Amino acid sequence: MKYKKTQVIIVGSGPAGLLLSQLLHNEGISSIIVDRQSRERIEGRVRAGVLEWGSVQALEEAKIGERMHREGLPHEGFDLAFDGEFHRIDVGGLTGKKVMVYGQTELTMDLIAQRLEQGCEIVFSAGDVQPTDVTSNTPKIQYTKDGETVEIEGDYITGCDGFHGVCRQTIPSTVLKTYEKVYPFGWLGVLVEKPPVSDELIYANHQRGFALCSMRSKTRSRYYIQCPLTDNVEDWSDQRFWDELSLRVGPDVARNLETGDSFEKSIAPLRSFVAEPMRYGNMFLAGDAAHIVPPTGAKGLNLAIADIRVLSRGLIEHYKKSNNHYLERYSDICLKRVWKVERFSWFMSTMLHQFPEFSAFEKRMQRAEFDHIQGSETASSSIAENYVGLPLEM
Ligand code: FAS
Ligand code: PHB
Repeated sequence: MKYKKTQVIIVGSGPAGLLLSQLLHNEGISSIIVDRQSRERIEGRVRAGVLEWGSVQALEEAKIGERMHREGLPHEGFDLAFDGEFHRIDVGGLTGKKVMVYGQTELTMDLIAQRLEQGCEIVFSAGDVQPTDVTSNTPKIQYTKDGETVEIEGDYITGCDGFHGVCRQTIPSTVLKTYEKVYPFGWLGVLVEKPPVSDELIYANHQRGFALCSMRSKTRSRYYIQCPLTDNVEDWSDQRFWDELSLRVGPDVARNLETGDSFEKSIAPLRSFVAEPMRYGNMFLAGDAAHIVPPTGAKGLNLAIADIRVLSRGLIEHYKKSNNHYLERYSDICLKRVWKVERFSWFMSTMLHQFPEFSAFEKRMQRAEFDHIQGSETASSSIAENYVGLPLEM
C-alpha cells in the first residue's frame, strides 16, 4: 500500500472537481484529483454549451477565463419556437445580463492543462476508487493504479464524481434522500463543422418533437432532436437527422441550415434528480454527484459551478480564517438554489417536448405557456432571469 496526504481529496476530474482544485490552489490549499477515466476520455466528452455570467465570473476568478473570452460567444437572447412560430427571449434587454456560449469540452481542457501545468496531481484511470472514514477527521480514499493500491488521507473529500460516481453511494440510505423524475425520451445530439443556422440558440417544440439549434463557434454547430429512449445512434444517419431537424425547425430556418458530416453523434437520457444532504461527515457532494437537470435549461454545468463557488468559499474560509460557516451551511445554501434550477429545467422540458402520455388538454397547456410568454414581458422576464442564472445567495 502506498500512502499520500493532502488537504482536500477531489474525486472526479470533470468541471466541478477541476474548478474546485483551481480555486483552492489559487489560495495555497492543496488537493489531489482522482478520476476513473483517462484524460483522453474526459477531454473527449461533448456536453454543455452555455455558461451563465456568474459562471463566467467564477472562471475569471479562477484565472481560467482567457481562452473563453477569446473564443467564446457572448449571447443576449435566444428563440423559443412553437410549430414554426418564434418568440425571442431578449435576455440582454430584460435582465441587463448575457450568457457565454463556450463548450464544456473546451473548459475541461483548459482546466486540466492549467492544473497540470501548476503541478496539480491528477490521477487518471484510477481503479476501484473507494472513500473511507468519511465521518472521521481523517477521511480517506483508496484506489488502484498500475497494480498498486494507494490510500490518500485528507481533511475533506469532495465527491465531484458525477451521477454514476461512488461518493454519493457512500452515504447511508438512512441519511440520504433522493428525488427523481426520468423523462420518456432522450436527446440525440450532433456536432458538425458548419456555421450555425442562426446567430442565437433556437429551442423548438414541434408536433414531431423537440429540437435545439446551438453552436460551439461561428464555424462549429451543435444540434439536438428529441428521440425515443429505444433509439440508438446507429438508427440515425446524418441525412435522416438533417431531414428531421429541418421539419422541426420549419422552412424559414431550414432553408439556411448548412448540413454536413457529423463528427460526433450521441444520445443522452434526460432526468431530474436531487440528493439531500450534499454533505455527510467530512465528505461534500458537488455537481452531478448531487443533482441532475434535463439540459433544456442549459443548467447542469452552471449548477456544478455554483456548488463549487460555495464549497471553495467554505474551504478557503476554513483554512484561512478558521471560519466554518460556509462549510456548515454548504448543503442548505446549494440546495435552495438547486431546487429553483430544477424547477426551471423541468418547466422548460415540460413546455418544449412531446410527451407520449400527454392528453390533448396538456398539449394545449404547452401552447398556452408559449402564448403567455410571447404576450407577457413579465413572463418573458421570468424565463430570461432563470436563463442568465439566478443570483447565488451565500
Ligand atoms: P461530470 O460527470 O462532468 O464529471 C464527473 C467525473 O467523475 C468524470 O470525469 C468521471 O469519469 C468521474 N468519476 C465517475 N465515477 C468515478 C469514480 N467512481 N471514481 C473516480 N472518478 C469517477 N449540461 C448542460 O448544461 N447542457 C448540456 O447540453 C448538457 N449535456 C449533457 C450530456 C450528457 C451525456 C451528460 C452526461 C451531461 C450533460 N450535461 C449538460 C450536464 C453536464 O454538463 C454536467 O452538468 C457536468 O458535466 C457536471 O460536471 P461534474 O459535476 O464535474 O460531473
Ligand atoms: C449545447 O450547446 O450543447 C446546449 C445549449 C443549450 C442547452 C443545452 C445544450 O440548453
